[in-house]
Amino acid sequence: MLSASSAERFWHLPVDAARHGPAMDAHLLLNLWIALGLIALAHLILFSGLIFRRRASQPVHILVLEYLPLSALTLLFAALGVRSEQLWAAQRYTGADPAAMQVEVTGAQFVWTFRYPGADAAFGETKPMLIAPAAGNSLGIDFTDPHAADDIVTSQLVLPAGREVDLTLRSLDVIHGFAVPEMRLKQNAVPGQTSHIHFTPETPGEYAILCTQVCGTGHYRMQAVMRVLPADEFDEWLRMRELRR
Ligand SMILES: [Cu+2]
Repeated sequence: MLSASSAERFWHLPVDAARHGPAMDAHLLLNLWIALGLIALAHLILFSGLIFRRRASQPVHILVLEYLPLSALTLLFAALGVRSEQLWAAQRYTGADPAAMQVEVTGAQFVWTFRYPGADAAFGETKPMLIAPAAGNSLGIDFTDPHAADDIVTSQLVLPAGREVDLTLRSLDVIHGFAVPEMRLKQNAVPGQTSHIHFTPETPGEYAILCTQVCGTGHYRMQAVMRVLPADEFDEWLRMRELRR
């Protein structure tokens, strides 16, 4: 079996920049190898049937011909499905570490906006009637809420490498798909509800955040940048943002 990095090159996968990535890639490759093996086996059976024809007086028992292969395939696909579910649930349903960094991600036609809770580690309240992009409040933050005073709103998602991040996804209008291929992340932002997804970025660099739901005429340009910085550079960036606020 290929190692993770040579597998990336061989299968043209994007680089793995998050901690959970290699396990997902290994599972994807396992699926592909199994599919390849089954295709080869199916053709082998097909051609052997053509070459070694049996007479009608010696029928193969239905148990051997149908029920055994069918049960084996059912077990195989159930096992693969359960493993996929575990990998996905680890990001989505198993709660993030309480010490994970909190960032809110809001999708709106056709921009992503990011919010950090600031020193008090709590987001200020938002209200739909306060949304006023022209006045610089595209998220509708209620500034009478004391928690809102130190919130930081950005157009780039800047994260420290090696620390777990818990993203809270929201949408202001239609369903948007938050996706970062290098982080092996994909989760819908659905209006009227908040969704969580957590992960640990490992490799510093710049990665494209895409929208994977056709959310309107400007869908093609709904992109943002995720910038992963070494921990000390991130602290400096956050300090500068706090000063600028
Ligand atoms: Cu979108």
